Amino acid sequence: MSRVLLVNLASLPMDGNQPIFPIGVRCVQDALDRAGHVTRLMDFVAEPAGLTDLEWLGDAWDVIGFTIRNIDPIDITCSTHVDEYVSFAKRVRAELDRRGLDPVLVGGGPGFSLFGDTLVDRLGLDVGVIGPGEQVMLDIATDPRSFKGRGGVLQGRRHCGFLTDTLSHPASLMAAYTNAHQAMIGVETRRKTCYQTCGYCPYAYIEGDNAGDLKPLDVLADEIRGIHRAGFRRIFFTDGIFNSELRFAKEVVQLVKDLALDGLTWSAYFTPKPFDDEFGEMLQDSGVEAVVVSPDSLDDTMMRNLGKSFSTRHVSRFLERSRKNDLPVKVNVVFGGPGEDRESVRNSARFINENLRDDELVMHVGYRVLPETNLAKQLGADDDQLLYPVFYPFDLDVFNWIIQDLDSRFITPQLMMNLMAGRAAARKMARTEAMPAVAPPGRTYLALASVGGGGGSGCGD
Ligand code: B12
Ligand code: SF4
Repeated sequence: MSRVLLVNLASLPMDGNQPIFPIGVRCVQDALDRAGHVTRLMDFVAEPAGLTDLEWLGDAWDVIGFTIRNIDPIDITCSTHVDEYVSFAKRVRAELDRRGLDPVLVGGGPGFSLFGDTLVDRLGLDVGVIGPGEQVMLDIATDPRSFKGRGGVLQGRRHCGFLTDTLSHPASLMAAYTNAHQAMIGVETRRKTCYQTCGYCPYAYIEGDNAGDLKPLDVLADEIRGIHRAGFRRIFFTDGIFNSELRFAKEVVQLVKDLALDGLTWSAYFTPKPFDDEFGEMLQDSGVEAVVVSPDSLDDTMMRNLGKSFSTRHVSRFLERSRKNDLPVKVNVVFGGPGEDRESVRNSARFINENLRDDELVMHVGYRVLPETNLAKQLGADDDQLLYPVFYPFDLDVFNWIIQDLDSRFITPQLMMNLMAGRAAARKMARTEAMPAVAPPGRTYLALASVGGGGGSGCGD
């Protein structure tokens, strides 16, 4: 039996951070608890006093695990959370040294997984875990000293408990988060990496060995009931793509309808294909808050460049079905991908103007390049170079083209602010070493380095 402290770094107060319920680290804690280890989760939303008084470190822990959910902040004016993680880890190290304690320090979480090796070094950890953390943390807790000073990262493995164990979160933690940010909580329905291969998306890498477990519906039902009892009314199914396996997605929607929990709404990332009439009809009156799809461009050539496995034809069919069933739709578009030019912006804008309602467009400019993606390979950038946001190089005229081409009903004050901030940030940016490899001659392309920005990566960014 080991004593394991888990620290939710995503709950640190940081510019551009809005802490959300820490389901990832709760999965890890649940697995450790069930195996008989003594655990504590330090979450600064639930226990803000822990930020100033590091007393909680003094409890003779064998292992301390740090979870990093996000590397990048939500808003465009901030650049990265990394510096704050580094400075917090230094405080922790100093406090442990002061007390003469030397537990095994472990890193994990989705943001961490993207930059595992780099973060193990920068945070001074003993070891990191990429992907699902339960099994490796159980290994570490079984024999902590054998992981001391190990360095580098370990690959997470399949966790069988996903199929049997109902996650029920501590009441105090739930209570702390039901008050925050409209209280939306994540729920996993599957452990199956997305089958698509979008050039900017790192999900397959960070989700690791998720061979395809579908959570049994009775286990899922118990989890959702518990969440509802605790006061949450909004859930987000965390799959990369909720309906990539349509049959199972239908079962989950039916489950939510059958549970008929008062006031419960839900959302998820969807794909326009597969999406049939029956699914469209089922979604109606299911409490779905937003059917979010991410074609990212609405120009077929660009969609191919981005690696999308569907075309504008499928988006049109999806919209027809959504209209028929009165579904609330959100369509994510990110301008500035590989090959974006005057013509492709015009085509996307035309599709948007002709097909979307005013509140249905979610728009960003610029693709944040993440490790292990095709975009990173194209830039020839290694992980260290990408830790602070680097955006795929694009023509700065994209900003003007968007304003020229989009109907004025989409050009809201908020959008203008975002575009202006993006353009101002872009002007400050220098050409990075890797840029000449992708910039056609005669055009000015810039990487938005060292600035946080709108561009998404992955359906679930
Ligand atoms: C669902 C999701 C969302 C939902 C979350 C809904 C909710 N209330 O939970 C929404 C849409 C709100 C969202 C928003 C954002 N997201 Co998001 N999101 C995801 C997604 C798809 C799944 C995350 C998830 O919950 N998985 C299920 C849980 C159970 O798994 P997990 O957290 O990974 O935990 C496992 C392991 O990581 C590990 N683990 C976790 N902690 C620890 C600790 C230790 C010690 C160890 C050893 C292991 C370990 O074990 C866990 C169990 O197996 C991921 C991408 C992905 N495929 O992972 C992006 C992702 C986490 N999001 C990301 C980003 C950037 C954001 C936003 C900042 C985007 C934006 N600009 O608005 C916001 C921030 C939200 C916030 N307030 O923090 C990035 C983070 C990396 C980065 N670039 O910084 C990711 C990785 C996507 C990407 N672009 O690559 N997101
Ligand atoms: S962006 Fe979405 S569809 Fe594309 S690979 Fe990532 S999760 Fe899959």
